[in-house]
Amino acid sequence: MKRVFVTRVIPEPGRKLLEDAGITVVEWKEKRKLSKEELISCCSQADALLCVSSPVDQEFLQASKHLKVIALHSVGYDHVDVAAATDLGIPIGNTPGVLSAATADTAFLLMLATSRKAFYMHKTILKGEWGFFEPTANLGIELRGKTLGIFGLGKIGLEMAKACAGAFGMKVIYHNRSRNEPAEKLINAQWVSFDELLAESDVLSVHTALTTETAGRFNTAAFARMKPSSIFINTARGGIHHEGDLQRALEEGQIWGAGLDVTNPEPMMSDHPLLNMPNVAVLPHIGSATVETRNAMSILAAQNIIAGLNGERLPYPVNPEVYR
Ligand code: 8YV
Repeated sequence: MKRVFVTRVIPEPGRKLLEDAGITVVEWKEKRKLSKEELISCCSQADALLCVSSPVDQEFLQASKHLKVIALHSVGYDHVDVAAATDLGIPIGNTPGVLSAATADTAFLLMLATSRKAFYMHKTILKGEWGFFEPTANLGIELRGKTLGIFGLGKIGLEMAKACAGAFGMKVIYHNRSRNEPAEKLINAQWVSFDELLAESDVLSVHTALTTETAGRFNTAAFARMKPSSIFINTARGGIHHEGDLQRALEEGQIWGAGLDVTNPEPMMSDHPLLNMPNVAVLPHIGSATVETRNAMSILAAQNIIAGLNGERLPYPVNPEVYR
């Protein structure tokens, strides 16, 4: 029987699909990250790896060249050395599409929560500070008719843009390396340069992958070019913004607020100054965390494993060049 090692407990539908295909599923059940040595050792007896979050680097791949397939339980693959896997002939699969709506919902939630200081206001109640009413206190800003700037208009960015246009009539501008013409037609989105995106966005929401090109892109120089009334949202990867620069930009009023589902590093320290700022909302990387989405992700990951173990092309390959 073929065997897949799974680095965390995954939702039942994915596990069942694997078991129904006659694959032995071995899950890492401890609530701590595996070390690289443990991952190599656990994979030594496996034919495939279903990977939730563990780094898949060159050293691991070299030690695990026998693997027929590696399926990620994520759409992002910045934790994977894809080129090294391709060199070794190992197909890598991810879970595109199924988490777009849930992740965009999280961006929308953070936008609204930030604009009304909701997380901070909740904390004032817990601290017994809900007292004297002041017409000039606790004021947020409205979103109707404002401009949404999307950095990385792909599937997730498009869902966020549709929600913002539908709910608040927001105008949508975006910056991508190349234009997304179907999205332009669908929601009347307008391509702008990176500088224009910074200068014109009232809400700037990040939906791009973490790459060498996007790492640290939102730094002091970028925040300084944004509107003092603007809100920065990141539900993609913490490495795309510079956290110290973000904190300073908020303290100095270069931007108005920030909503983060991703931080750098993760988890964020519980005493991080950003957590006590009124105009900041932080969530612990729950973008795709709905029952429906996580079930769907587990199914796509299982489909990638099954295809890979059958010697077939993965339905959702990250490195299709491996088949050349
Ligand atoms: C995952 C994500 O929950 O898919 C991604 O890229 O960031 C999240 O959906 C996370 O990567 C853990 O697998």
